[in-house]
Amino acid sequence: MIEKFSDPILVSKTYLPDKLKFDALTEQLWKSRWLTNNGYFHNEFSEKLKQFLRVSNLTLFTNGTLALDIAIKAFKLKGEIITTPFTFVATAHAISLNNIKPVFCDIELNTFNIDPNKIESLITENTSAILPVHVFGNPCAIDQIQKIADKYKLKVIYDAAHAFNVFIDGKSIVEFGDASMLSFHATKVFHTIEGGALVYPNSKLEKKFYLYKNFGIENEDVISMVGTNAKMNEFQAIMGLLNLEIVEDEIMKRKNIVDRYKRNLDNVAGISYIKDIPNVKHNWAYFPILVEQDKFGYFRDELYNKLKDYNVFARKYFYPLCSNIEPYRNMAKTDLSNANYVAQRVMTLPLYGDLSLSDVDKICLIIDSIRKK
Ligand code: T4K
Repeated sequence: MIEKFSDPILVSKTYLPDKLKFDALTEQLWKSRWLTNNGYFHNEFSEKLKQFLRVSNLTLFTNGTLALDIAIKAFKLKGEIITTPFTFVATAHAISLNNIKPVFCDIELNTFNIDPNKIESLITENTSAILPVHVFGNPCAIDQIQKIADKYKLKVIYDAAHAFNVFIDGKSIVEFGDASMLSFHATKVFHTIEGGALVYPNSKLEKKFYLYKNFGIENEDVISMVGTNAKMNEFQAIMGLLNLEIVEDEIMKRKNIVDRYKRNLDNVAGISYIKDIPNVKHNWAYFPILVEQDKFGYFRDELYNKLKDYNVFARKYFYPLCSNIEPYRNMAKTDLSNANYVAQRVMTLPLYGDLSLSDVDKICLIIDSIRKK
């Protein structure tokens, strides 16, 4: 008989920097009274983040969704954008809110990312871009995707919300495509409370992105275009600066936790997970598993509910699929059988640096005890 956890174990738990350090930096805001609009800390954070990620061009935003929205606007995309249905709704919504039709493409079973072999058949004369997601921080098939984009002259914007500090063959994953969006939401492996960034190879985009996030204001006299308000404020930037100092420690803790999950779950029939990719430096942002009812004895939802009885609150990232939710349900459907397969079986287990290895062991014991033997 395994006892339930006395306190709820949630899928994620935000880490925070040393409070005294945060107080010391925010104290300066009480003196300067400069809280937003390209402040001192915003600019310092932007520079430090570029160095950390080893990228040349980066613009900060108030959140990842608005960053993606602005990338879509800045590239003047229209018509249709090919994307994955296996993602957080923000991806599809950012497309749709720009009056563009998201065309959902099926995913690969080994990465849960958009299947590059299924993209070409979805391209029409209305297609303006491909918007893949590095789901759970696992890199998409970047070379294949770029080849297709070059052939049909399409833009590639990556939703890299999960892919902070992921490198492939030593190169940051956010250096591919025409732009990549990072999310710094409180639940992410790196966070600024809310926040986001665009990383892009073409330095000329910097001014455009700046104008889009600042009402199109060039200076007091010149407002050269229509823009919105998507600026990162000084509290967010301070949080970012301090979290940059501790994020690598957080990532290493997560790696140990994921290793422990894998060691414990390797022999539990009916539970599988995505394998690490050898040339990739991972960030262990999430730990998704698939639950196969024929071997485990229960469906994913049954395990999900039984875990709650033990005070373990996993999440069904990403269920329902974007293609099955109300706003997109009636769109012409392509074959999304892999995406549907994964969405019916996937469950993301609790993962955050403060999660103790003994708690991981207990979660795994609970899962094994639930399995029908
Ligand atoms: N593209 C992708 C692929 C994304 O995953 C996301 C965001 C975006 C785009 C959009 O980026 P942003 O505009 O958000 O920057 C959460 C996050 O709110 C969302 O940012 C994230 N993806 C998504 C995958 O997860 P929910 O609705 O699941 O969050 P919530 O409030 O249920 O929190 C989950 C757990 O996290 C809680 O059980 C406890 C913990 N938590 C939560 C909050 C808010 C904390 O420990 N501290 C907190 O402050 O969406």
